Amino acid sequence: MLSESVSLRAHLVRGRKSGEACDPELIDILLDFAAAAKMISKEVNRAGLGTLTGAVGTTNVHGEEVQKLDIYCNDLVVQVLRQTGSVCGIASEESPGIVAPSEAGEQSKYVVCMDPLDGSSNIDVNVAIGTIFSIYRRKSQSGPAREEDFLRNGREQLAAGYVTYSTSTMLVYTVGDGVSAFTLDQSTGQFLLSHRDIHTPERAKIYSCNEGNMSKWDEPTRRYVESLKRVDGKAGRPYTSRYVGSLVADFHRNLLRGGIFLYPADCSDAAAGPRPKLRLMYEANPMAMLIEQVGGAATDGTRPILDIQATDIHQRVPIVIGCCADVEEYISLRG
Ligand code: AFP
Repeated sequence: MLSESVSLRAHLVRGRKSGEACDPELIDILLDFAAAAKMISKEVNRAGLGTLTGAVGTTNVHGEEVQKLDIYCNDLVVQVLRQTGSVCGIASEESPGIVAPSEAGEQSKYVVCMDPLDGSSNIDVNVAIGTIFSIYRRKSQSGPAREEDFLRNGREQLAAGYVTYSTSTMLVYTVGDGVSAFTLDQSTGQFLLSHRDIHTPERAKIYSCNEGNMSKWDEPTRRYVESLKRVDGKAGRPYTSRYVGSLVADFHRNLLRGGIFLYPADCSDAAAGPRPKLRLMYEANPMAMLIEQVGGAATDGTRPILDIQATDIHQRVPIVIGCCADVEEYISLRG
């Protein structure tokens, strides 16, 4: 932890260099997420007392049960982004189509993709959850964003980040020149710089996956995870298993401590083909941009996540992400 008190706003403004990534309008979007995160953090902290726990009784575009806090967070972030007019369109886990901007937003150069509340199955049991976001420059000239503004590859992201609501609330972001983290000081309501220029280890002894699904994975992935548990001395095995079930929480731990996170496709139905779970645009891509910035890697098993050309805003991908040496070993084991 750093002792100096540098606010997120001051850091963003101070770090402004020439070039698009530091455009003041881009900074405004990051500050919008910070503003929304403060409000979400308040609600999350009193979730057990309030009326925002439990399911709504409907499912989202992915067929998953929607929680009241999912809706609250989605509506809140959308409202903030529309009010400030900082984006010309939003792709959200909670909305089947592109969310239209406010009139002011139609002139914005940017679109965002987001998972407003990641790990929603953990809300009611007081386990860490988060908000994930990714920002692109629009391709179209003006008016509300169109599909072509979103369907890109992850290397075109200008900024990406997440907020984790846990023992503390922390905002982690990159604009393509490193990764820093800001912890919310609840007494002043400011995000203060707590981790500057994060680097992830080259290799670590932590793996994170939902091992209950192992029988559904392809054979190389099963073999890889089994290999992590063997005592063979090479690479310091066996590895420690850590799995929260909120991507933000698992990713954040691995970002700071090192580790490898896997969410492989479900290959149990040969006729249906591999069925991945995590979403490319607002889960895999932002995390892949962050991990590459800290010296790690992210793959779908055959190619870097950031090289995948999106064809659908709700597209799903298998993902293996974390320390470079671990991810490379996974790739080479697939042959
Ligand atoms: P939500 O955004 O719908 O809450 O998704 C959570 C998630 O996609 C990701 O955060 C976790 O890593 C993963 O699901 C956990 O999935 P399992 O419960 O299948 O392990």
